[in-house]
Amino acid sequence: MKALALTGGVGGAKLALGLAQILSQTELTFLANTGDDFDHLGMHIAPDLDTLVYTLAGISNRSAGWGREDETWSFESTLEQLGGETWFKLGDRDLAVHVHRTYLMRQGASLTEVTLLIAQKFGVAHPILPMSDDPVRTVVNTREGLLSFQRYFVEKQCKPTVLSLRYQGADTAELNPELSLDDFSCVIICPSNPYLSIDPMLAIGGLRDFLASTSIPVVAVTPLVKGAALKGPTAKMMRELGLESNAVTVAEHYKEVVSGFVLDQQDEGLLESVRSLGLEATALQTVMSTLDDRIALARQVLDFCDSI
Ligand code: FO1
Repeated sequence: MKALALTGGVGGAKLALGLAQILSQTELTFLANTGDDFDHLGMHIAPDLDTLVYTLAGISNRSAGWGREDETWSFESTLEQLGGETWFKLGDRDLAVHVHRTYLMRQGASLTEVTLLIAQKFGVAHPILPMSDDPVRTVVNTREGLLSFQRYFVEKQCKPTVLSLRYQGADTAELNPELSLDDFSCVIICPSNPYLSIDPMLAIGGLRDFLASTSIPVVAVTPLVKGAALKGPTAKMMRELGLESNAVTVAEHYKEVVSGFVLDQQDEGLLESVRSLGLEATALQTVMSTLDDRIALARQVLDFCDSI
């Protein structure tokens, strides 16, 4: 078994943790979204990479879903005093990661090298690969104009109406060269926002084509339950994009690149609709409140992969 898990931030990282409890570091590789990355206060911030590292290391802030647990905010409070930008909160422990990543990258290290080193220092053995070492940035076109992802998501709190999304740089970015797609026996798309966290990856040459043509099982797990996202703007964004915010719409969105789709058990009434798209489908408990939930879903998703 060698699984490749595509993941973004909070929602995807929950399943990532479940998978990491079941599969060893030689059986499971993560491909992580970097479309949320941005340069802030002179540092390279990589939220989905850090969320994944912190979650797998067991040191993430579980209530916020991002940043560190047992965090302190001396940097932020002094930055406030100085009149600096404090809309994007950087805790003191988290800050060290951004400073060190930026320092190493300025010394010539790639984002991949830095991510693997940081993960290792936090005791994370599973390989975490940024989708690309080239810059790809999610840009949100809204009624208020073009917004970088973090300005939309954090500063504007997802309030502006979304008209369209762009993944700047994806057309020229190279898929992570450390990723040898032929190594894998299955691919899992974790329950992250399809448009903000997974599409940036699928926009990078080679990945979409590989997934669309491979004979290995490719399974996506729904980020929506009863038409609502558990966290984040997925449902609101879908409505603004003129899409019906339900799991079938997500299955349709993925149908060219997946062979199976996992609905939540509360949406088992949608199984036939998903199957009519030509996909294998199953309904599981996708709401993960505890570590056991994460492990149980991971195991059932892997079994589903084996069955298709
Ligand atoms: N999300 C917020 O809503 N507010 C913040 O102040 C914030 C700070 C932050 C710092 C580091 C980091 O890795 C993530 C952070 N996030 C924050 C989450 C960030 O916006 C992510 O992109 C989301 O988790 C979506 O993936």
